[in-house]
Amino acid sequence: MGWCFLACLFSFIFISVYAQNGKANVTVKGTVFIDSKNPIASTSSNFICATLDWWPPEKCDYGTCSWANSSLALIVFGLNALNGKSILPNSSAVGAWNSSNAASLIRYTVKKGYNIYGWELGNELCGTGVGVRVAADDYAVDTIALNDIIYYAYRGLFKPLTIAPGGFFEPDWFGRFIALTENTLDVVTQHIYNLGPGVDEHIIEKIVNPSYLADGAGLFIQLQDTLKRSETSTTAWVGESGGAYNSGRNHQGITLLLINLDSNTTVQATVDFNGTSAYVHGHRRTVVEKHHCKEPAETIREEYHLTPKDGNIQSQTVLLNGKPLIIDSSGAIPALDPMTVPSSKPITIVPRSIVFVHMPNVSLPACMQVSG
Ligand SMILES: *[C@@H]1O[C@H](CO)[C@@H](O)[C@H](O)[C@H]1NC(C)=O
Ligand SMILES: *[C@@H]1O[C@H](CO)[C@@H](O)[C@H](O)[C@H]1NC(C)=O
Ligand SMILES: *[C@@H]1O[C@H](CO)[C@@H](O)[C@H](O)[C@H]1NC(C)=O
Ligand SMILES: *[C@@H]1O[C@H](CO)[C@@H](O)[C@H](O)[C@H]1NC(C)=O
Ligand SMILES: *[C@@H]1O[C@H](CO)[C@@H](O)[C@H](O)[C@H]1NC(C)=O
Ligand SMILES: *[C@@H]1O[C@H](CO)[C@@H](O)[C@H](O)[C@H]1NC(C)=O
Ligand SMILES: CC(=O)N[C@H]1CO[C@H](CO)[C@@H](O)[C@@H]1O
Repeated sequence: MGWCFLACLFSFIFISVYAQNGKANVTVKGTVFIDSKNPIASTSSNFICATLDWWPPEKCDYGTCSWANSSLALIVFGLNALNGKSILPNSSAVGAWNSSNAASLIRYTVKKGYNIYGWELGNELCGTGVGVRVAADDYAVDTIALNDIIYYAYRGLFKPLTIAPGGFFEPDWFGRFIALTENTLDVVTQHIYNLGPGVDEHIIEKIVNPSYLADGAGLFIQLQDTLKRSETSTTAWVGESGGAYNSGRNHQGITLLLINLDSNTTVQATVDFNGTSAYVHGHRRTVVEKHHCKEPAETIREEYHLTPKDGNIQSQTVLLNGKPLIIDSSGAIPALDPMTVPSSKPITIVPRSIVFVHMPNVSLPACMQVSG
């Protein structure tokens, strides 16, 4: 659903290079290859860019209980899916969901004219569950009941999305749930915390190990495949995650995200595309039809280099192009200015850094088509 222009992910090849034995600060050359014709995902125009869990003030982890006040433009409200159910000694929740409380809340928000973007049923109760679990068949019945409540409460108005189950992916559970909620469930939500708990002593080794990020993508692909097989109109979201994800804005051109996890290697990357690419020079559009082509030398690109302060990856301060991203004494957010680099130069990705590269003058077929 929606248009591809908002954010467009295209497949590209990861540069996998390692520092040679014992040598610090090695520089290697690499190529970021973009398949310019085939998008691998698109983001709909209703893109939620921030989520906020709302916990009671007593909810504290590792000595911190910092749930600050906030307001958001698009609100997805999570409903208690266990209301009315009994919890067996083996942690299975059984019995009918008592929806009367949820229904009152939904009707109240309609009456007040509060804008709710979606109603999500439950949190981390799917599969083996976190603490308590609900069987897929029961969850489907409850989700259909919720959808009916929403449908009747918003009759004649814009219907918010029906969202569930907000938990960790298990193929059998999700497969059954998606099949049983066909034409009812708008969004199936998955939580991805493939790095494990933040208190893990090995968290840093995990973060800098690319295979952990690849595992996270694998889980989302499995869910996408489950949806494709079922031919349902339900779409998949990552409802919560502790991994690393990129996103985009309705900018001209394309944006690349490059992450260097190595502590001793600087990568000098060149960007290469195949197929047909259009380079926009001011108002003139040049279409280049070549099998392999580089961006014309005269264009510029914008780079945002994020590095940790003092090279300490546990630092609380991030530098943008060398300047600390901290609010000033009056509480103002610093300017997020890119550095401008001629396109003919390679992209320099220093050790343990994250680089966003915006190429305003490149347009790729993969990012122009409307996706279904
Ligand atoms: C790598 O180079 C930077 C400057 O480019 C220097 O500050 C740092 O100490 C070097 N690191 C090692 C391990 O030699
Ligand atoms: C948070 O909300 C409470 C209650 O609405 C209010 O008293 C408090 O001042 C707020 N704090 C901040 C930092 O906005
Ligand atoms: C939990 O216990 C109930 C009642 O004994 C049983 O029907 C159910 O299958 C059990 N669930 C799991 C997941 O073991
Ligand atoms: C559902 O909960 C409400 C209170 O929230 C209660 O009045 C009602 O009796 C419950 N319904 C059932 C079927 O248990
Ligand atoms: C571009 O490269 C990808 C990956 O190698 C390939 O699958 C695709 O067919 C290529 N497209 C064109 C138009 O050459
Ligand atoms: C590239 O795009 C930028 C921003 O849209 C524009 O200011 C500039 O004139 C374009 N042309 C070149 C050659 O960089
Ligand atoms: C293989 C290698 O050279 N490793 C070094 C990378 O840099 C750190 C310091 O940043 C050294 O401690 C490693 O020995």
